[in-house]
Amino acid sequence: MLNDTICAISTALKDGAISIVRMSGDGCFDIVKKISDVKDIRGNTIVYSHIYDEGEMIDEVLISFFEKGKSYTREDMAEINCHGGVYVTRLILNLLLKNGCRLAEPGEFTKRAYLNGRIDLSEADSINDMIRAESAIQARSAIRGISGSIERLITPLMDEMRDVISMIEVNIDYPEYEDERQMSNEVIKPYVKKWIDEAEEMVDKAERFRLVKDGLDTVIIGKPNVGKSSLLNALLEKDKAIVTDIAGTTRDLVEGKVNLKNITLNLIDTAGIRHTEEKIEKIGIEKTMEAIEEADLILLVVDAADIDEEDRELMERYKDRNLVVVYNKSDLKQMDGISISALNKEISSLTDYLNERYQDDISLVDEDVLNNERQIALMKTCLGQLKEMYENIDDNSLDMVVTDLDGAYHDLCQILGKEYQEDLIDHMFRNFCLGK
Ligand SMILES: Nc1nc2c(ncn2[C@@H]2O[C@H](COP(=O)(O)OP(=O)(O)OP(=O)(O)O)[C@@H](O)[C@H]2O)c(=O)[nH]1
Ligand SMILES: [Mg+2]
Repeated sequence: MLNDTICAISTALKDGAISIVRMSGDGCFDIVKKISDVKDIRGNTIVYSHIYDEGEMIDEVLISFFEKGKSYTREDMAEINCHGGVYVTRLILNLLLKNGCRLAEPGEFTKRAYLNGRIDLSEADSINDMIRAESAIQARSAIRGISGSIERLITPLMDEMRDVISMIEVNIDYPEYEDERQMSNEVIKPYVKKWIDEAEEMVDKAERFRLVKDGLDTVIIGKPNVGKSSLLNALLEKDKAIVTDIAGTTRDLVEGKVNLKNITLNLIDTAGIRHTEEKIEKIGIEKTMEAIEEADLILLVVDAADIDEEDRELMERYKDRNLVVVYNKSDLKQMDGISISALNKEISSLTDYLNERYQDDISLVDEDVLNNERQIALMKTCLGQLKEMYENIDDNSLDMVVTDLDGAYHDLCQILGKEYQEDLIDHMFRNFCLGK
């Protein structure tokens, strides 16, 4: 229901100087009049007042009023800044509920902003990303999204697609109009090729950027005793994992997170890979294999002073993955390539290499890039449809071509939420916090 008046506590519910209780909907000004001294309400004002429950004063507050069309939700809105105690904030919320408000669902204010056309769905994504941002780059990317970067990015592609679709439709519907441009498959093909290239570039950039923005899931692997746990500890600058000279020390996965200059690594130290019948170690190695499957980056550690066939086998096995071979124990033997001494905390050749390698990707923060999973998934679906139709285009009628193109176009519409799909929308806003 869009016409009821909703309310929620918009600030974190803990002791603080002030809390904000927020309302949106047609009834909110009348409800404020019932519970405060304010009798005459004008938009875009902040008013000093008191809140009363059945004649008893319960708090001294400031209330901001926003008129329809000029508010976050585009509805009439009021925000009560009350004292920040948990008790009084709840008291005011309950008073609003008693006087005709309904408790908002998580994300419902933003959902209304979307449904009322103030923001598109990609901007709503970014608002959620901003609330959850934990780093400067995540926040910078979110503010770009809030200010419409995704619309800027995909609108030229959508416009061109729509033009071609409508020209084909004219051809199909009015074959007698020979003045119109004739859209044969031969004419359409170069367009589709161009769109595939553009969509591919968008997906590629988005995925590269996602990794630097959200961190790379990085596994440290290698044979036993090569110094994997020592490397984890050196990167984390603390003794998180147990290090001994006994092969097979690490059995469980040990996790940690490190922020380098240009990237964040979500690290997992693993059990050394070798053939073993020992029960616990065997389970550990199975876990290692699962972690490798899911990793974005593999750091394969070898003991520089003792490289053998098993190390070379691991290098070969993972050569098509995002693999970095790290030569450890440089104090015993120096190697060309990334040569470190985890024991002595001399790991700058690895960290410098990684920072350098992701330098270009980090600068994508200044470009318009798809910036979350939902958007990337839709662009991939669009890309898949375009590729499939491109492969079969010579065998297909114009009718079939336009149907496929329509499908691809609708995926793009969904990135911006230009097509309303109730289940998708409900699912998306449920991930928001209450009061946003
Ligand atoms: N000389 C030298 N020794 C190292 C270096 N790094 C680690 N070691 C030693 O190598 C041994 C094994 O180190 P760990 O870090 O436990 O090796 P690991 O790969 O985690 O071993 P597992 O957990 O058993 O698979 C320990 O005695 C470390 O002190 C290094 O850079 N130089
Ligand atoms: Mg270990």
